[in-house]
Amino acid sequence: VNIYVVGGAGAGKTTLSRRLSSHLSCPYVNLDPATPQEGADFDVRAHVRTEDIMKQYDLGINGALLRSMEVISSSFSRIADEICALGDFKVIDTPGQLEVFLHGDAARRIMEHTARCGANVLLHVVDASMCRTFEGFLAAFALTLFVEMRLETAGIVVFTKSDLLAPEDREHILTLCSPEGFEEAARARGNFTGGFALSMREFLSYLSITSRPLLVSAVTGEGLEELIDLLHEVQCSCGDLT
Ligand SMILES: Nc1nc2c(ncn2[C@@H]2O[C@H](COP(=O)(O)OP(=O)(O)O)[C@@H](O)[C@H]2O)c(=O)[nH]1
Ligand SMILES: [Mg+2]
Repeated sequence: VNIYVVGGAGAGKTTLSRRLSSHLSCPYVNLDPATPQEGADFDVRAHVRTEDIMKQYDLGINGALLRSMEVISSSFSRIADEICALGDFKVIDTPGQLEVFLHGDAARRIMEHTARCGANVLLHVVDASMCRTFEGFLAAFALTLFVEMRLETAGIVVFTKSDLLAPEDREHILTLCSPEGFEEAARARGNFTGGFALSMREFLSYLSITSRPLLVSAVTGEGLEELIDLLHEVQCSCGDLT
C-alpha cells in the first residue's frame, strides 16, 4: 500500500507521516522538494531542491515550488521506481502546500506508476479546528472531493490535532460526519451555504468520513490504532475504502 499523505499547509502531514511510518515500521518517503527531512528512506530532494531552483532560475518561492514539481514530473518514473523498491507499505509525505502537489501532472504520473507496486491510498489530513463550524467542515469536505477527483484516487479523511478540540467541538464534528447531522445543519442554514450543502450531500457518501470519522492526535496518539487498522483493511481489500 502506498499511503500518500496530503492536506493543507500545517495540517499535520509530516508529523502524522512520521508517526505512521514508525508505528508500521515502514519506510518514510519525502516528496516535498522544499523541506529537508532527516533520515527519510527516499527523499525527492536527491533529485531537486527548491532552494537551488530559486537560484538557478532567479525565481521566488512559489515559482520555484512549481518549477520543482515540473522537474519531478520529468523524472517521475525513476522516482516512482525508487519508491516501489522500498517494499510493501510506505508512507509518502507530500509538499507542505497542497496546491503545489496538485500542480501539473507530477503527482498523477508518480501515482499512476506506483499503483503497479501496490494500492495507492490518499490520507487526506484536515486540521480538525477548521471543522468546528459547519462552513469550515463543508469547505474541508469540498476540498477532499476536489483532491480525490484531481488525483483520481480514493481517500481516507483524517481530522488531525484532535487534542486541541474542546469536547463540544469534537461532538459537533462527529455529528456533521453523519448524513443526518449534515442534513440538519444544512437545513438550519437555509441560505447560500445551506443550499450548497444540500446539493453536495449526496457526495458525502463517497467519502470515508461518514462510515469512519477519524479523529487523530500526534500528541496523545488518539485514533492512530484505528487508522492503522483501516490501512491494513485497505491492503487486504486492494484499495476498497468502504
Ligand atoms: N497539538 C498538535 N499539534 C500538531 C499535531 N500534529 C501536528 N502538529 C503541529 O502542527 C504543526 C504543523 O505540522 P506539520 O506536520 O509540519 O504539518 P504539514 O505542513 O502538514 O506537514 C507543527 O508545529 C506540529 O507540531 C497534533 O496532533 N496535535
Ligand atoms: Mg510537511
